[in-house]
Amino acid sequence: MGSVGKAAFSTILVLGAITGVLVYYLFTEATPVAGKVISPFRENITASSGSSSGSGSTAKVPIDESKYATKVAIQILKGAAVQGNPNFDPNPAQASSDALITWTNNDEVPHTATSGTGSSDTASGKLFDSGIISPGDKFSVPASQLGPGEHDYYCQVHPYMKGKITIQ
Ligand SMILES: [Cu+2]
Repeated sequence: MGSVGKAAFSTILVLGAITGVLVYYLFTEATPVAGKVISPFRENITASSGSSSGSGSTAKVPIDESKYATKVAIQILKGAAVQGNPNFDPNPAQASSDALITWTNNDEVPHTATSGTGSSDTASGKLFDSGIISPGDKFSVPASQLGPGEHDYYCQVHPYMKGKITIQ
């Protein structure tokens, strides 16, 4: 190794040491510390956001079930996800205009109750859309929101799951 080689070798060692020290301090600075926030994108979240209402739809206002004297329960049957199996029960369903309609997911996979005949229906989800109803969860909508007449609905996860409900 010549003198140029020795100089280059020791230069590389020194640069490596400097890089190591810099990286150590820069990355230590980026280590999260409780109570210290350096992100410009920080947003304070409130306790109410993201909490589950228990109605099956976290994005919607919880419905006060006690306000409705008449209730219509529609079961999403266990095994409904399998094409050809019975899915919504009763189907078709009947409800008076002052009723509260509640879908309960008795299956082991998520489902939805979405107004319309399918995803290609331009009115899909216009009247109501449960969003994902997790297993054991439920979704309610007042019959008055649907209006009188026969209404189609379906499951967005399994479009072959179709139901009808008639509001008197
Ligand atoms: Cu489904």
